[in-house]
Amino acid sequence: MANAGIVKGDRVIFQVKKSPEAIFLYLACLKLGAIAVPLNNSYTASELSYFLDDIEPGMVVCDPASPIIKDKLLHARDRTSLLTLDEHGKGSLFKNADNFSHSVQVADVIGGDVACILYTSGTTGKPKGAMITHGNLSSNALTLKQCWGFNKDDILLHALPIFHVHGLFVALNCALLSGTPMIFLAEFNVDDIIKFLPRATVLMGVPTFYTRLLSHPGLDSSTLKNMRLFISGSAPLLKEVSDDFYTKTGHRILERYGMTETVMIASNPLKGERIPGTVGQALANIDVRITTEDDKTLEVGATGNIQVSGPNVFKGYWRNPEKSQEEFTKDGFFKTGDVGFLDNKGYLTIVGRSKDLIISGGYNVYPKEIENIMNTLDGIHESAVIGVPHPDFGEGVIAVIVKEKNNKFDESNLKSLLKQELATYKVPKRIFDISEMPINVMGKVQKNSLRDKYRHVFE
Ligand code: MLC
Ligand code: AMP
Repeated sequence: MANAGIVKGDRVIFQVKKSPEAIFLYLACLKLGAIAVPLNNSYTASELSYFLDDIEPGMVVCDPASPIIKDKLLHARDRTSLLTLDEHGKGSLFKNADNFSHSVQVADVIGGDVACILYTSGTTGKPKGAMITHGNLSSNALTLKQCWGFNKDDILLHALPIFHVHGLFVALNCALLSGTPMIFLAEFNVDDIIKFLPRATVLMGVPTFYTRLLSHPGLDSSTLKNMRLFISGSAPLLKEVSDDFYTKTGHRILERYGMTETVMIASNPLKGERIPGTVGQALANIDVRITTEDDKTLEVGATGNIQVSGPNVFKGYWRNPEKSQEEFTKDGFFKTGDVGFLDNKGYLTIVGRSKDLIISGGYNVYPKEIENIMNTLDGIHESAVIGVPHPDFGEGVIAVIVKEKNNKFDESNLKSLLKQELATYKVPKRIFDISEMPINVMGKVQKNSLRDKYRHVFE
């Protein structure tokens, strides 16, 4: 990368499959002080075009099958180097590496310098790049290593994608900092997890990992003989899943809470009481408070907005100072958009979200982004996207539409159209056609009433 002229502050986009070489790429960015921008492998050409425009990368590394190459998305950006990396670690990125100097100087970075930008969508439907600093990463990794007792005798079973906080900053950084070997799986597949669990000591996953494991006949004591810790996060872990897992395995899953903008915020303890339904206590040096809409701190037990401050909190949104300012209080707390309460031991319970967000299998889906696209499609007058209970993904995305007069409704055709624009996990699993949207006195669609109506769709 240094040989390609990448210097401190340059952005390096990567949209690559999971491989050890992808980790080397991430680490090379950190070493050079370049800003790593990992992107979800399932993004479509139109999603990717937005990120390329917004980030103006100095380098793009992608899988040979990425739309960046197939659809020539970099055509007009002749100053950006384009390199490839496939799932076997092959491609132009490492092709001539032997001819290059191996002694690259570590860049002079300070804690406040941006290490990575991760995109999160938003209530407006436009993704925002969260600027995560070297200080955010190092403070969080050090805290988590300590909190979860990571050490070099552990073996981490890594089956998460490495383009999000969970797989990249929580799982990978913890392992790297602790010298912990990993069984590094290309993706989550429940049979592979069962196969490799006997060799592992720690598994990290989203709740879907645990519901799938619970229904696997191979989950028994011989599979778990070396396991010391199961960690869950990114989405709510149902108390009944936690209890069933405990009954079946004797392990109480450790649930923790975080988000892209804050990395990890709170965790149940390694030693001490893990309370299902809560996400535990604030991590060391992190302040969590519950507030009213006008940012006044509420007393223990009262439900309100969850706000966070500490060395884990990001620097702001890339090229979006207004949005950054909006999301912070006057005294510097970040507004998470989650709603919850603290108990008298400091355990946090999340009861909902003030943001219109669906979390499906650990992936965030912002209804507005899908509605914006659906509303432009021929024949659709109005649309509303909601999340309803889903046995595998926790929440499943569905859409409700009102079609234009005399138009025919074809659910599978609509889904195919959406697949061209949106990553597959965002595409509604079901689309329903109704004659009129339920609206309130302010003229706003009553999503609660739709959620009630369709809550049994996936049963
Ligand atoms: C895949 N699909 C999904 C989906 N994952 N649909 C909705 N939600 C999801 N999460 C689509 C597939 O494209 C496919 O569509 C169909 O659903 C069936 O897919 P599958 O084979 O059952 O899914 P699978 O490939 O097994 O993936 C499921 C999964 C994966 C749970 C393993 O989604 C996953 O790895 N999730 C983890 C996400 C994550 O890392 N989140 C952390 C964000 S960081 P079709 O149309 O092809 O049939 C964060 C902060 C924090 O939140 O606190 O950690
Ligand atoms: P993301 O923007 O992808 O980083 O997702 C962050 C969001 O995931 C948070 O704001 C929460 O709403 C949710 N989240 C993460 N961990 C948990 C958890 N353990 N329980 C409930 N929600 C969670």
